[in-house]
Amino acid sequence: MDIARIAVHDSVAAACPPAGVAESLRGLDRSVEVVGDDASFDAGDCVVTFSPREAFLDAAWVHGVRAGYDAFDVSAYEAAGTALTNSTGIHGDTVPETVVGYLTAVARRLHVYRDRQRQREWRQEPYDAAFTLSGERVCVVGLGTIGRGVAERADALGMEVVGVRRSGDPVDGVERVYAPDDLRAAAADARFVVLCCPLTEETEGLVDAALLDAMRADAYLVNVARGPVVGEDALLAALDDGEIAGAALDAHWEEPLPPDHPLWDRESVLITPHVAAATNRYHEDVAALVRENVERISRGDPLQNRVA
Ligand code: NDP
Ligand code: 7N6
Repeated sequence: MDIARIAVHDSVAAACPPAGVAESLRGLDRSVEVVGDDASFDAGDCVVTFSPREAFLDAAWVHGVRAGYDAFDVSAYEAAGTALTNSTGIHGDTVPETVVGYLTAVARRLHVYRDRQRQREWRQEPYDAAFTLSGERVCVVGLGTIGRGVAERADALGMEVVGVRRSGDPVDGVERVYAPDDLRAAAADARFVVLCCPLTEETEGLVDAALLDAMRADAYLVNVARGPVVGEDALLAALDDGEIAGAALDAHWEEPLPPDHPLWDRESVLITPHVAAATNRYHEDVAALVRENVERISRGDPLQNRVA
């Protein structure tokens, strides 16, 4: 593979300014341009994109600016002989910091007081509503870049951390690592269950009625993974029936979440519009991954983060 041109697709705007990514790549000895859907591609092209397009299969290599590549048809890339790389590895601070924000807001009731501030309402929560994160158990589902970042921070806050990953291999700061088949046992005693796994055939609907039923009545579900990892109807029913105490959701079944969705009105649910990874340096982080792989191609080394 030999890359002559890097085409930054304008769909990248969903994550960061495409021109910022292009500017951060200027130092490479390659032509770099921002392109739209009218562009065509050939075997000398790398496309940097947020969303897939059929035409990208004509390029040599496509880089997705997200860690999750569930929107891409991996087998089509393999059949076309087009390399596909993702952006895992750059969300180890952003998403975990957002998760710490959710946990802290819930435990210290900050979201409730912010709502009351809007009404100029001076009203304290009942005595037993607030708690400390220290001593509480968190179950981190998926212990990759994001899950490890969550585990490390939760451990530093004095939380008891357990986790779930495919391999079951141990992770620093995680007291016990469970295999996916043991998810229910892992989640049952946790005050927080934090989803940090990819959306795959195995994880779609992972959080179903049975899992929500097994969770503590005072537990919170945090989803920074993908909406369909959680059963939508199951979550709504669990909140209605008091099977869990609440949720913090960054990833949704439909994005944008429709204005009439029943979750918007719930005080016990924190909703963010898929921004857990937002940062003013996202363009630089993506460019660093692309630059590293352009250099690897020059050296004849295998691509980093290759998924097809
Ligand atoms: P990684 O690839 O670094 O980690 C994924 C982890 O999930 C691994 O530990 C893996 O296990 C584990 N895993 C895979 N399948 C299962 C399963 N069936 N049950 C339990 N664990 C499983 O990815 P990242 O941490 O970078 O990102 C994770 C996901 O988070 C992305 O795929 C994306 O969907 C989402 N994301 C969301 C963002 C947002 O803005 N909200 C931002 C970035 C990512 P093992 O280690 O054993 O392989
Ligand atoms: C865009 C983050 C991912 O999978 O969903 C996220 O990386 C996108 C800022």
